[in-house]
Amino acid sequence: MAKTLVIGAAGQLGIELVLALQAQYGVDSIDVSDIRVPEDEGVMRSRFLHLDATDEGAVSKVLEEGRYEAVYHLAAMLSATGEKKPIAAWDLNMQSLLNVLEAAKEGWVKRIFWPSSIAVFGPQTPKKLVPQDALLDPTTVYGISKQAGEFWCRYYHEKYGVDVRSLRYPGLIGHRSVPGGGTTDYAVDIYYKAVGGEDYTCFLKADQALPMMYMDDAVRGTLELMAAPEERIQVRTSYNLGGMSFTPSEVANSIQQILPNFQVDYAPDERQAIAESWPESIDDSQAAEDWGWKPQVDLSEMTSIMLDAIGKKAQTPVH
Ligand code: AKB
Repeated sequence: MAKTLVIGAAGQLGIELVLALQAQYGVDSIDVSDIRVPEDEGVMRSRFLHLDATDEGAVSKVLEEGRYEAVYHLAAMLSATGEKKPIAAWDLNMQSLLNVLEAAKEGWVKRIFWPSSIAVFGPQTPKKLVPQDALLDPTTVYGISKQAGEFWCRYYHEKYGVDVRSLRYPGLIGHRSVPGGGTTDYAVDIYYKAVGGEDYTCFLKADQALPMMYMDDAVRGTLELMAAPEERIQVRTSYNLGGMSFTPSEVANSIQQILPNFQVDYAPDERQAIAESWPESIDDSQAAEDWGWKPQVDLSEMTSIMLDAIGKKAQTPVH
């Protein structure tokens, strides 16, 4: 049976991707791994392997034994936490990627997915509709690790024929899992506060526009990229991926359409400087052309899905 491994299955994206892969291929076709046990019961229906992705020997053992059709390597430290622990962020983000690429070079993995981010862009990059081949100018350790990782991916593809594919994700927003340590996390936190009947203090300025995406779009885009025929994949660093672009005050307004008493105030912290270095919107026409990418969910639809789903979760008794 062709099997898939998700590394970093306990994280925000990991949980969602595992559930989508299980739905598509069956729980027995997926192995999930992380350094901590995923809390999601659905994820844990698949076989769990405890794996420290920075441990070269452990990664090569798991991948040699598993002979996976696809590996989704998601383990990473995000932008805000990475600024607090720069060397640890670099070590985790780079070493784990190199471990997986080395295993693929040995022929133990057919196809790899590795996420990059809008954090590869920086102050010299155009702010609006950043083109695919824009100057990469990261200001955070997370962004530097994603930039370097993109070129490692291309190197392993060109030099060793490794089929590694990547997307530059915007901020991802979903209700099944919470993010940790990112600059775009406010756009998830705000919905939880709104549903909880609390006010929200936003750590970014009211008018700070950033590229964002609803999680189901991100998961669908990832699976579409991985299913695309090899000859369609022209970009071997990482594809720009656009969804929507909004500011904190726009998301607050969209929530107030449904919950008119919801209040937001603004107390920008060190994450504001990170957000300011990133672009506002993304030109993803290359992804559209090469493998048919098209986002589906806009801000108002996302707001109604988020409020509804978090509201239902809040009513579910924890057992
Ligand atoms: C972060 O805020 O660090 C991430 C990202 C944009 O990659 N969500």
